[in-house]
Amino acid sequence: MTDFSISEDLLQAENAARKMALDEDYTALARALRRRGIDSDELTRRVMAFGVAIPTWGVGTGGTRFARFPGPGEPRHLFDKLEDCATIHYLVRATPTVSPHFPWDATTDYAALREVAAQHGLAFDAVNSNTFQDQPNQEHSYKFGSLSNVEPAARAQAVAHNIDCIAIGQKLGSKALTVWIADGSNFAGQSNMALALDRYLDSMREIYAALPADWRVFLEHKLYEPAFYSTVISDWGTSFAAAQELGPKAQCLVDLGHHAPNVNIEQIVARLVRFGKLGGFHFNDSKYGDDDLDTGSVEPFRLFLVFNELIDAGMRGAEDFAPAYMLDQSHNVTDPIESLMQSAIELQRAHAQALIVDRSALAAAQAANDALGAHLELKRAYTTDVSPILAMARLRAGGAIAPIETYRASGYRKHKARERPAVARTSVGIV
Ligand code: LRH
Ligand code: MN
Repeated sequence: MTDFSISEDLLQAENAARKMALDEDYTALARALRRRGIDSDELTRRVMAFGVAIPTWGVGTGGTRFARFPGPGEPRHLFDKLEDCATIHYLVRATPTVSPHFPWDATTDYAALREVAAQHGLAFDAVNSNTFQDQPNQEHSYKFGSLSNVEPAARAQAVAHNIDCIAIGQKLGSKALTVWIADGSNFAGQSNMALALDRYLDSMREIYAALPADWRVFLEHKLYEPAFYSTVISDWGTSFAAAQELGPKAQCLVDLGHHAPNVNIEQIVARLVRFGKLGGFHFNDSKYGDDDLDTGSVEPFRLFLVFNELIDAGMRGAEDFAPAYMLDQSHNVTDPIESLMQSAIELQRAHAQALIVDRSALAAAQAANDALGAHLELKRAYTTDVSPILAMARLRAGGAIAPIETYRASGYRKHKARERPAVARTSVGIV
């Protein structure tokens, strides 16, 4: 018996039931946008071209250090994860790539993995290394750090792992390596913070030297956790300086949850763009710490402001500007597939809203120091409900007008619960 997948018939039936309402809403919005000099079909085409990568670690139920409550039909291995990623892309048509994490996604035949992904209509985005956990039979522990560990053998082990990830990524067709390290300290005095950064840079130079010519390495900063006094790559400034020092293939990755509350992340994005060092994003949302909540679920206006900087940079023809878009979330209380679909839609929404900002009116208001006028140009775009454009983009790309409703109508999760007998697993931590 082949594994269940959502049929074209069900998709067509679900769309047919919603098509007339969508056409009405789309036509009304198109008329309103035309009055603002915006071509809704062109906007829909731009939205159809938008893509974000799904993190393989995001399709399983996430958890915290306190507990993880796995749901029915959990993916048991990478191939189940790819099946769920394919289901997300089938319905929202905005997630054509997958970002894997090693060794969580380790397998024996990466060429076969690439082939299976291709059969699902998926490709691989940046690969993620993991030197923040010790693997069984690992020779040197990362308890006191990895790339910045005082032990040369532990650093060499971490460098070797990152170089292995590059080799795996090449087999998968990836073009980038994301390096996030948990290295830091919990007590003042525990670590010489200057020397720790030097050790990190020495290790990163070896990893940088192993990069193929057309690859990039993304340095991911994070303010704290799991280190709670100092973190080696704690902010965009350190990440930027390290990327500058390493060379043109090194850029900075902005995980939205890795900043202190109220930090102006959109300005960090503008700065990294200015210096050609914006490598990409891990999109999520947060209220307090690195909460890894669903994108756009807490601060949708901030997400819009980030995309406002990205669209402005694109229109300015910023150099070395090809940011990689990836989600990085932990789904502790929702069906991960539903959360990932809605998060991709919230990214499309922020992208579309940023595209309809009247940039000449905004520039004129800024030049005239018309503070409120300028702000209202952004608010006008942000308060435009572009949902019909997003739905039409999905429909024209062969997807679902209403992805979550269609997914629920399919009973996909119930089928997977039958196909995927629950596997006993330690049940703490994010995956
Ligand atoms: C660290 C992080 C990093 C991943 C991990 C799963 O908080 O954001 O990007 O490796 O989450
Ligand atoms: Mn991240």
